[in-house]
Amino acid sequence: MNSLALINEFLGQPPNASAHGYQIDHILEFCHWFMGALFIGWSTFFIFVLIRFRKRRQPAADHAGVRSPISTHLEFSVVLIEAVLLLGFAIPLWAKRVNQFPPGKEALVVHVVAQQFSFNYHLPGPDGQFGRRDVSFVSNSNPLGLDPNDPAGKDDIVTTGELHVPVDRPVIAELSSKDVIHDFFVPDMRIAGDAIPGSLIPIWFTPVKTGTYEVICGQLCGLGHYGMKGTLVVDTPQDYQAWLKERAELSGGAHPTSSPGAPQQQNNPPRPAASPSPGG
Ligand SMILES: [Cu+2]
Repeated sequence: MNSLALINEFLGQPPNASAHGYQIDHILEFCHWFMGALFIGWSTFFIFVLIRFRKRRQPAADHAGVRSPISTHLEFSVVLIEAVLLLGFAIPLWAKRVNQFPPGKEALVVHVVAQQFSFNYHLPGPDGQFGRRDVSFVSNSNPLGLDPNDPAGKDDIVTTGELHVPVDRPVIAELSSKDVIHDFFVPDMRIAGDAIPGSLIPIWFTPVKTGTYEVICGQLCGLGHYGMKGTLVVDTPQDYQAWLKERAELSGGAHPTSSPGAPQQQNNPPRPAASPSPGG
C-alpha cells in the first residue's frame, strides 16, 4: 500500500490478498489519478474556451484557428503517458499473468466448473490425478460427471460453493462451464477469468493472506446470476490438510456413482451439459 491507495479504497476495492495484486492496484490507482487530472485539465480548458471565444468578443469567425503549438504539446503528452501505461505496465503485467504460470508440481491445480448458478470444484485427491469426467455421467449426485469406472477418480474431491486453498502456494484454476458463459471472479485476489463451455481456461494466483473471501460470477449468466456466489477460504497449511481429510472422508462414502437407489429430484432436470473431460 502506498499513499495513492486512497482512490482504490474510495471506490470500494477490497484490500488485496494475492502476491501479484499490488501491481493491478498500482495500475488502477495510476489510471484513476491520471483520468482525474485529465478531467480537471480538459474541463478547465473547455471553460476557458467558452469564455475566451465568446461571440461578443469574437464576432467574426477566424478561419486560421489556433496558432500556438501548446495544444499539440498537450495532446502529445497525453499520448506519451498512455503509451507508457500500456507498454510499460499493462502489457508486461498481462504477459506475465498469461505466460509465466508456476510449475505444475509447485502449484495447486483445481478444476472450477461453473453452472447456473454455482461454482463446483474438482480436486485430484492424494494421487494427484484428476479422474475422467464425461457428460453422460452427470446427475444430481454427480454434478461433474466423474467416471465411476476410472481408478484415478476414486479419491477425487468434488465440492460446490466453497473451496479451500493453502496460503502462500500458487493456485492454478482451470475454468470451464456446464451451460453458459460464467466468470470466476475473486476480487480480493485480483483475479477473474471467463468459464466457457467446451474450453479449459487456466488462471493463477498466489494467496498471501489467510481468510475468507467472496467468489462471484462476473458475467450476466441468467436470472439467478445475482445469487451466483461462493467462498474461497485461504487456510494455513495445517488447516488445509485438515479440510482435505474432511472432504476425502465425506466423499469417500458418498462418492459420485451410478448407484441405482440415488434419488432424483423431479424439479431439477439435468441441464444440457458441455463440460470438457480432461484426462489426468
Ligand atoms: Cu454465472
